[in-house]
Amino acid sequence: MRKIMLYVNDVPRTLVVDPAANLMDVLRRQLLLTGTKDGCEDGHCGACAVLVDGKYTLACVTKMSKIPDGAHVLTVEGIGTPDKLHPIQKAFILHGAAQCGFCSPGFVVSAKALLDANPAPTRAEVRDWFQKRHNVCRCNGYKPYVDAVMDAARVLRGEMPETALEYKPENGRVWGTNHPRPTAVAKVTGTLDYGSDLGLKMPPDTLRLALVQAKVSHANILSIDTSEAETMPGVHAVLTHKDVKGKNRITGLITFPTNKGDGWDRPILCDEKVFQYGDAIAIVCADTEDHARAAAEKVVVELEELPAYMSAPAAMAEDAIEIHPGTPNVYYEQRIAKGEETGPLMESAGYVVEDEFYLQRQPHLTVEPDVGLAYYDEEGRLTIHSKSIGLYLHHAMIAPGLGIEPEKLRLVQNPAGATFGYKFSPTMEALLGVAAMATGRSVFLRYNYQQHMTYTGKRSPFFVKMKFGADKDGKLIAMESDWSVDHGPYSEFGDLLTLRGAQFMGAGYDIPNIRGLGRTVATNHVWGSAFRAYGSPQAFLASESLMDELAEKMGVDPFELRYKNIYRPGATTPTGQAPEVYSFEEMFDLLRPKYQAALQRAEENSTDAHKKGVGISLGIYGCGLDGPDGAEAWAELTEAGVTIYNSWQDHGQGADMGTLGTAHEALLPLEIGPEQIKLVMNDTARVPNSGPSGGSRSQVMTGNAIRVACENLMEGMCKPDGSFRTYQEMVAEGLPLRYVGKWTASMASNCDENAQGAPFAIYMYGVFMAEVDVEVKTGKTTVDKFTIVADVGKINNKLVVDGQIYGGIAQGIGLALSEDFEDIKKHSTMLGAGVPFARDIPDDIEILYVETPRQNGPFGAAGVGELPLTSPHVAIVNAIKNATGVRITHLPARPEKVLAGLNNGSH
Ligand code: MCN
Ligand code: FES
Repeated sequence: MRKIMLYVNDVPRTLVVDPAANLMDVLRRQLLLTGTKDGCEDGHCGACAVLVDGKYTLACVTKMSKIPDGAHVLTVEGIGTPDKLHPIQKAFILHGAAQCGFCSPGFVVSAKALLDANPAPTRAEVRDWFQKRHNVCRCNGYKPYVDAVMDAARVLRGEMPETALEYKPENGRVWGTNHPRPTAVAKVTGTLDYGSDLGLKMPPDTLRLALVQAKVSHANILSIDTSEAETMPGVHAVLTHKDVKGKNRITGLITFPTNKGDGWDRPILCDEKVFQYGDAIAIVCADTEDHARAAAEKVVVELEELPAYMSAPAAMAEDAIEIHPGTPNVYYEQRIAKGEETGPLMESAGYVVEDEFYLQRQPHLTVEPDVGLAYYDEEGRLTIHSKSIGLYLHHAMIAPGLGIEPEKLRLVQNPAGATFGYKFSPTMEALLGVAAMATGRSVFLRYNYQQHMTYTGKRSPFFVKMKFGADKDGKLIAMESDWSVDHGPYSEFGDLLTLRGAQFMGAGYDIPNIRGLGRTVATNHVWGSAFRAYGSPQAFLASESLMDELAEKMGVDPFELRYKNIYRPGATTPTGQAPEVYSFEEMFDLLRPKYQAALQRAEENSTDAHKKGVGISLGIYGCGLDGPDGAEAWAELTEAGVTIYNSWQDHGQGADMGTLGTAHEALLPLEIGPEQIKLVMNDTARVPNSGPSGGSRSQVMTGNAIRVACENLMEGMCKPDGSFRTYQEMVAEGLPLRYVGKWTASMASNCDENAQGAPFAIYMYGVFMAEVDVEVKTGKTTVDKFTIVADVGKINNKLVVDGQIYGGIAQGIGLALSEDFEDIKKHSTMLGAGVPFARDIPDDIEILYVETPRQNGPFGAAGVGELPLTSPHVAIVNAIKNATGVRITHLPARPEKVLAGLNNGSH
């Protein structure tokens, strides 16, 4: 141990520390300064940044032995507080930079260090600074941070008044403005407690959990011996499947009757088999995390290893054994049949193109790893806090496995350091439940980054074969498709994902005749979970690449070929649905001059060493779960104003702002300010079921439910003369104060066995344009500029929507060029998995909006969350082809792949 005196945020502190401990743990665990966030703990993400004697320091990799006695440590808490914000924090709020906010304290510290050293940086210098200091943001594409630092610098130099960094309300409206989200102040000051922060602040007798996990991908379990682990220091209990009261399975809630599985395929704690690397076999409950992890190492699991099928083709091989005995590895098939048989049409077509594509197992790469806690609440309910973005959904999925009566189970969402969809699956909820039920104690579990990477779901790879037939003018007449989905070992929503292939391959174009077949395949790679734009990046990689291939074959411009085929009145989607709006023509017309200018730029700036190119793609996604999806929300009149209750779970996208903006707009007749609207969200004991925050559904579904609840409230308040009763009058008259709002997309219908139907009431539309630079010597692609035209209906909050688009495009760039989770060892860190840093994302991202009002959206809104990740990657691969002649069909387009194409003349 070492006695050390530090000036922490200028306050002298004497501490006794383990010299081998890292500074992050001392700040967080000993001083409870939880503004310093624990992200990757590997020096890759910058969430833990602090200044030590003015120097930028990653606290997670700095040992206490290296910190001099008397050092000054500055954390985010010392830079500004909620009532005394630093200009950097004000600028972050004004620019909407904090989405999930988990990275924000690290960026505040980093920006402070930069501006201390260089008060007048250029934009390029700000980007370089963040790049070199490894500050990762997965939500906002970095641009809002750069914009904010430039503004803060102006204020600090005295060139702009500090008041210019404060948001000024616009005409008493919240809807359609840049109103900052309610959680923004807490996010930029580090005062928002995420799961891991809450865990540190739990009562001292809380048990800390560690998992015993499989280190192989497929095996029979012969025995589990916990005896030695039980005798290890600090251990309270070691739990196995025998300690699970219920069915010990998480139900995948099979969506379709033709699924050959029953959905009960995912163990909570493995009993007979290991299905994938990382599967949980036992839980150690101990007094400290270190003790729990040490004891977990001592659990002996005897295994009989089985062949591991790490891709769909491997699991489909004739000699492959069944991963779940009794269920074939290909457990679901989805047909699509629209219009006439395509075979004869292909034969008579003027042009036919076909190709094969592979989209990789994209990792979500949230900065915050998975985390949760559980306890019995004051009413004896098992209460589980997690990053769940589907509280009621997960409730149904885990209750039978745990063996608990539904009314005795309560789920709560913690502030989440983003999920991008991986938390559409339950992850550790059931494990926390098992531990709390078996011990009767409060429990806490946090995955380290390696566990987070290997034992949470990923985007499912698709292997796609596709063929287009067009007439001699380039009008598409037929499409054939075949796709295999590698869904990992667990079936949850695998059938739905396979249907997404049918719904979005070829979407955007009027293709009258389609035939295709997709299949869901169980494999032993990591399980497939939702990921933003779910199924559509895979679908569009095929159809938007093939569209360019068709243009090339015909010798026409790919932009104009698309323009010829886009949805116009009379056209239908691949599922035979008439789109709810026809905005593509306007969107393409808006982009055309920019496209022509970009082509000219590329031609002018290409050299022998650097080839420049331009690529186009379009993207579409539905808002909602298939068919007549719906939501419930409540509005309650209080003395202070109105309280809204809902389960609009927040990944970081802005559920708080979405709720506030929608409710304020609906309540305009009451003439109340946004500060009078209180939000109660995301706790099954307190709020109704608004459905999961997936499928970009919440602004539409929950937004409509909020609107209806507010309308019902105002109707209840309305006097015969049309004026409103006050709260006191309502109470005096004994009138109800709380009103329910329910809304259902009754205009939508589920798809039939031929994938025909009207699955979504509302869609989002986008056209993407990438301008790239390919270095001929290395094959390295850089995106110079990205332009998007987006129609997300009427916009609730401009800051949020801009931020959604920046972040989605950044993830599309990662998907195109660097991200993968294939090699379990190499790809299980942020860096190894190819997370994009600041310089990988262009500073020049241009967003153009076409705000076509949606008849069924609240105040005309559609959704936005997933649109920007539907097909930006295809614009990039199309641009690489345009620049170099090399077509990349298997992502990511890493430099070596592009270089190989350049060298072997595959272009
Ligand atoms: N919005 C708006 N105006 C519109 C449409 C939407 O202001 N016309 C706002 C909404 O109020 C909301 C946000 O945009 O704050 C997204 O709304 P919506 O598209 O309805 O999506 P959800 O709220 O259902 O959020 C889920 C969606 C999905 S499915 C994933 S995955 C996702 C995403 O949003 N994951 C995210 N965005 C994310 N953003 C962050 N930072 N982190 C994630 O994990
Ligand atoms: Fe940066 Fe979420 S706001 S990681």
